Amino acid sequence: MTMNKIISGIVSSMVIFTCLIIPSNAFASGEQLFDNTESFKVVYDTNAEIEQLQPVEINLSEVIDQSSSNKNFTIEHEIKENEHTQLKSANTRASIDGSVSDYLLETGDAKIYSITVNPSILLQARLTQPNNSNLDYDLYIFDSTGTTILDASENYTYINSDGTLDESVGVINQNSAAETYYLYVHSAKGGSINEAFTLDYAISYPYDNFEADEHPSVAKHFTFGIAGAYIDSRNISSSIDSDWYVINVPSTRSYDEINLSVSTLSSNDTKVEVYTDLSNGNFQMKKVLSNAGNLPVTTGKFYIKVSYDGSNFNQNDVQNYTLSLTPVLTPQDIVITGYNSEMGPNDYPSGYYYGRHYRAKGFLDMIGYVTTTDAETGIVYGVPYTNVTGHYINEAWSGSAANNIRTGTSTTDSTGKFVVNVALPPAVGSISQYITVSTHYYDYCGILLYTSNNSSIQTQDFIYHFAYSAR
Ligand SMILES: [Ca+2]
Ligand SMILES: [Ca+2]
Ligand SMILES: [Ca+2]
Repeated sequence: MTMNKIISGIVSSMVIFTCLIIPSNAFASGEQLFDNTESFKVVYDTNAEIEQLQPVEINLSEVIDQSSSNKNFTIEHEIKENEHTQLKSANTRASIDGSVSDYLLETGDAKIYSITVNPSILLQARLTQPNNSNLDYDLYIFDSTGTTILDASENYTYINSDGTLDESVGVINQNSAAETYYLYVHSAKGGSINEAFTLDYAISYPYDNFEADEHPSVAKHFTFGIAGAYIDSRNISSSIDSDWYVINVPSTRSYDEINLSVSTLSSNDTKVEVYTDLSNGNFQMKKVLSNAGNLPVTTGKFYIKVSYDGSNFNQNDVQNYTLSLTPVLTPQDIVITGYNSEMGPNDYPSGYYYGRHYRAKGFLDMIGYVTTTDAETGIVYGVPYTNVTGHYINEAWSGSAANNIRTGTSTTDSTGKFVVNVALPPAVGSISQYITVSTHYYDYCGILLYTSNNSSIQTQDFIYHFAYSAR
């Protein structure tokens, strides 16, 4: 779209015990009253294949490159301001910036500023138009002949809480000699005699390898899978440096939020913002996230901007930032992988009436994972930082309600694993069974686990609760 505008003129915790059916007469009969092996997702395997989310470093080699346009354009009114600035040498770590302010009076009006830049130096400029939805100003960089546009920022106006997205441009002097560039502030729509625009500019060295990328139409593709991704090879090299990324949120996904974070060891703090393009290609940018945190997403494109967050930029402290993007996975399933108690984690006695189940005493750790399955790869991932509620239910205590249930909660760790701990009441010893050399007294108890804010994601199991044995 470059040049288009300039030419044309922009649970309740007591869930569903009914589904946890403990046979009321299941005592000492010696019969297998039911078979639960099919219906329960019990793994009993500490090596269950649940993948830990492992963010990958993204590769920016697949960038889109549409940074310059070679359409000719003749500057009509050349208004030179006293804004000549030079960096003496590209070997010197330096940043010089400044600001001018002026007015555009009507559609088509323009102001031009010239600036001379030494070889290898990055020139950036940022236009802040008046906070007025009836105006649409744009910003261009012309080469020294005044006929070739080297970079163009032509966002359509959309007034966010802090105004419309700025127009920002940048160019690196790739020549061996100093070059004069022209910053061209143009009104695609409207003008004002009393509301001024502000044009900030900066020349800097060094800068990262992916400059210049100052506006969303040259955003670089940030690709990610369900495990997330990060980039740590770029920096904010001037007070007005903007680094842009675009992500595509697929329609088949197991998340509805993405967590975004940016960090740096530099004293120059960085911030991350996210925009969507309301105009589907004309870059009418609505801000949907103003700082790091969770971004609710729908299918489509989101534009991420990383920039300086401060007012006293220190050019001597330019360091890389890390931009991380992590899908907040929607839990789909919950699985039990094992237990622990005073009996240890491996106590699965043989010969008990209801087959192979864990046998507990004293306390009970209910151990497992909250999981989701990548719709594309079929890989099962643990879901981090999800609250889980677990119940121990002993119907042998039905005449003594205080002891018939124990409830615990836990939060999954970074791998999606949870350990829900409860202190057990005494066992009743409602079942007695002679095994080998002694009589065992125990209860047969239900286990119910579910994600705390969505009890429909649940699993059930049964355990033995050991009372004592006697010869
Ligand atoms: Ca604009
Ligand atoms: Ca940068
Ligand atoms: Ca940049």
